[in-house]
Amino acid sequence: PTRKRFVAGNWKMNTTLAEAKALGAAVAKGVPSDSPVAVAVCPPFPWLLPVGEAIKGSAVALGAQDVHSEKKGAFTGEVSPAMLIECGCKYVIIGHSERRHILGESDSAINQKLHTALDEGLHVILCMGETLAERDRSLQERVFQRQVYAACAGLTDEQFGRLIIAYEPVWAIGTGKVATPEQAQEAHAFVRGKLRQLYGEKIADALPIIYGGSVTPDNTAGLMNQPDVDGALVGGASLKADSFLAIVKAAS
Ligand code: G2H
Repeated sequence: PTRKRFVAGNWKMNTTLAEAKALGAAVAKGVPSDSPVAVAVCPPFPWLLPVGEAIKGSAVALGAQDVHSEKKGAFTGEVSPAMLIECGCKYVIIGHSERRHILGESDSAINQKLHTALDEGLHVILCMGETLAERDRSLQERVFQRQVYAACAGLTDEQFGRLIIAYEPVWAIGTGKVATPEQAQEAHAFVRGKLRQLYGEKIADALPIIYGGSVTPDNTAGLMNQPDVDGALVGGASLKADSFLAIVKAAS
């Protein structure tokens, strides 16, 4: 199967407006128009328009870090998929572990968000992964199974074509403790196997599964050498253009 590599920068709640614009511009400049890797940056909501402006005309796409599960209405503080699209977003991250664990997002809430975002035309980066306590008790496969099953319930084949899964072991996020290439491969292969079992060969083979959790320029190539690792979701190392571009290059 030929899956295009994908590298996305998740800026989380970082950057000033000036830093965000400069970072977007530097990333846009550094990614060649014929890049074999699809690249996206995901700034905080208020920086979407200015960063969109900074990357305009480049090979870099815009993504948001979250979205609401309803199309519109009385949901104070929330942002709809249509708003993200109007801001120029192609992608949205859904179910990041920080939202699952700090903000209490459930599997069923994540499934609703996926449906609304995909119905409205976005591409979704769905995050999943086990905690340290779960890995210590060898529960990770049970966790992936539950997360895949719950998040993807009811999606159409066309919608699967706009889905990317990010495997992010919670113990590797922002901790500097990256999963080994073998650990990542094992998890990705399990998730792909579940997708195959639930939704068939075609969907499972085409769906990119990217790795997230303390990705750096130094550990990218080892991860990307694994057959089921199709790219990276980068947090800390995406906040400097040099390191993010080095990761994009190492993934090429
Ligand atoms: C995991 C990752 C980006 P970091 O959250 O989603 O962050 O690379 O800082 O571990």
